[in-house]
Amino acid sequence: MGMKTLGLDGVADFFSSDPDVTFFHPPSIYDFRERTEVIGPISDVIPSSPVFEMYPIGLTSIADTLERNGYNAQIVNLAHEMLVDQEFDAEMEIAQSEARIFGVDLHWLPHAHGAIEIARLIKKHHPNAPVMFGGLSSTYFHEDLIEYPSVDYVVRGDSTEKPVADLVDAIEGNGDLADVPNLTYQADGETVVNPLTYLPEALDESSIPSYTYAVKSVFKYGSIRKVLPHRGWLDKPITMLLTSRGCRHACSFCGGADSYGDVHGRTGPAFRSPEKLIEDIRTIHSFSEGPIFVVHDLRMGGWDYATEFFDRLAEESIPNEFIFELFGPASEDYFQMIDEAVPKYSLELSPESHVEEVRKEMGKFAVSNEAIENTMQAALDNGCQNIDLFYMVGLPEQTYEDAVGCVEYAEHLLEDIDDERILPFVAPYAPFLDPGSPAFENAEQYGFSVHADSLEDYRQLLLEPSWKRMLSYETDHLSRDDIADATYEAARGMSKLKYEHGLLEEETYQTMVDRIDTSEELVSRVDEVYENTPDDHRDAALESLFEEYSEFEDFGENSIAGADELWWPSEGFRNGIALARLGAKLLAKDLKQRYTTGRSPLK
Ligand code: B12
Repeated sequence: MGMKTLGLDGVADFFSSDPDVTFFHPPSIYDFRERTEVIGPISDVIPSSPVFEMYPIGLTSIADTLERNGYNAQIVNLAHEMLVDQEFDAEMEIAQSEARIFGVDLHWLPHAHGAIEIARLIKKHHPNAPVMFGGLSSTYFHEDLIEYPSVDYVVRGDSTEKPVADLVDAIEGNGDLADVPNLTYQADGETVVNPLTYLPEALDESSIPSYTYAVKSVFKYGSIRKVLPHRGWLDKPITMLLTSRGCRHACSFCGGADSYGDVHGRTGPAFRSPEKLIEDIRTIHSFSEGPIFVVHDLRMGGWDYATEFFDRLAEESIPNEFIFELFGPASEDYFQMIDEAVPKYSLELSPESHVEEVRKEMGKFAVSNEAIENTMQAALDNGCQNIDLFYMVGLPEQTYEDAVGCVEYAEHLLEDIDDERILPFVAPYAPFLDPGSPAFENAEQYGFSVHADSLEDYRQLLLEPSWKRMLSYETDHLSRDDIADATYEAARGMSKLKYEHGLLEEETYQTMVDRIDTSEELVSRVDEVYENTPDDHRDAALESLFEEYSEFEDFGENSIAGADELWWPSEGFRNGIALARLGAKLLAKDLKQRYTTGRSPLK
């Protein structure tokens, strides 16, 4: 591509915020607004709704890298738009897009239905526009994906900032597809799989995630809704720090760890330096006083890595609350270090099971309950405001009694350790067993049976009318029915326990019990329809069944966790002025960068 000098039209080009590349984030199920489903508790312990409207944080760094290379790259969170605006026309948004190249994320497998439907619509309205896919699940299923007529490229791996920029250059005739790392595509009807060679050893090359891109894009592309991470974010602006891509732990049910090695070619985590993490925190604080979630246990980078992070953070006096994860027991001195570095902090602890044997089988918190309890006590004695404790139903070697037994154990914790700052939750491992996880790859060995194989199988599972029927797995001890029954029984018990210990308001508790009852009833009535209705009458029968429950809006979410239970009160979003000031500064910086590089967008 000849370097096009940036005369006046360059400036006009620059200010016309027409995207060259647009990344669409799909809902898990494309037409979720027209469908009648009870997908209830599958997302109750994360900020998103059951249509999983949160996009991969890496889209911000991919878009930022493209913008630094002179392209206009926009993120459009279609799932969020469709969720918050019943009238929002996703097809119209796609049809009216000015972009010439499109990206769709299939990072989380539960997006398998929406992602392909969005790609189809892109091809319908932009038949000559190339469509690229990417994300952890795209990488796992790249050979399935490339067979879909609406998919032209799959950029594989857990890091694709540079490969995507190389791909866009190549599409623009400034490079050869054969030289684009991590790329899967088709040539002469043959699938070509370029080697997965782009695998950065550290995450300091670009801003990962890029909050500066997100803020700038609000002004550049004139919409804050399109780039919001999930519903309600403006009221509850939680942000995250990504300390690493990859993981040192090999929990049997997690598509993290081993799959990074086997699927993404990553033998060890790539870390973002404490220095860069502090820069991210400064950027976040410039527009938000909301909580900052630090993804992964900082000690995965080693004690020195964690110490350097906290030493640097202590210099910053950032008022935001920090939320830290622990992947194993920790001692007093670790919490003392945290307590000295931040004004307030909370912990996310996911032992997943209170049964030591189950944890050993899982390869997570394979220590005694005493060790975990000592860790919690040490944290609470050193300034920890709150410990969210997560248990899960659907684990290897977990019996029904094990699954529901977490309530009784949680009662012991509230009575013997602390009943104000420990908040226990129990949720189903749903909807899918993570592809690439040890249990998925060695199902028999781990006592799992997986009911889906191809990407298309998962797309069909997502169209099942209840979350139970959507489950892609069963275990030797827990059938789908058991997983659903144990989830409802444990969730009912856990809510009652929290209510009795004053951790839940009367109204929230009552709402949760009503929703658990209705959700459970609806799930079993869906089964009755399948048992008693001939196939050709089923859809009509389901339609009228859901009619009966029309007041049961929102797919039955917030049944196992109250709407506000997993929220950290804060001053939240600083204010529009702070955002506008930051946005203007970033746009000016972008203009200067474009003028100096003389790079012009794709026109
Ligand atoms: C942090 C995290 C979250 C955060 C959100 C993070 C975010 N917004 O990105 C929260 C807690 C909200 C979350 C929620 C969920 N998560 Co999660 N999450 C993780 C975790 C711990 C780290 C992810 C990470 O390291 N990302 C960094 C890298 C890998 O991704 P990235 O930078 O965003 O994207 C890069 C590449 O993937 C690629 N890419 C991504 N998208 C695209 C798109 C295009 C077009 C291209 C070209 C490239 C591309 O390029 C990017 C940049 O280079 C992993 C476990 C692990 N260790 O990986 C689980 C994991 C990814 N989550 C998982 C699951 C199942 C979920 C949930 C569905 C769970 C549930 N039932 O609620 C929800 C879905 C939420 C939603 N989408 O609305 C599974 C996914 C398994 C699978 N293959 O489907 C994992 C592997 C493990 C697990 N069981 O938790 N998650």
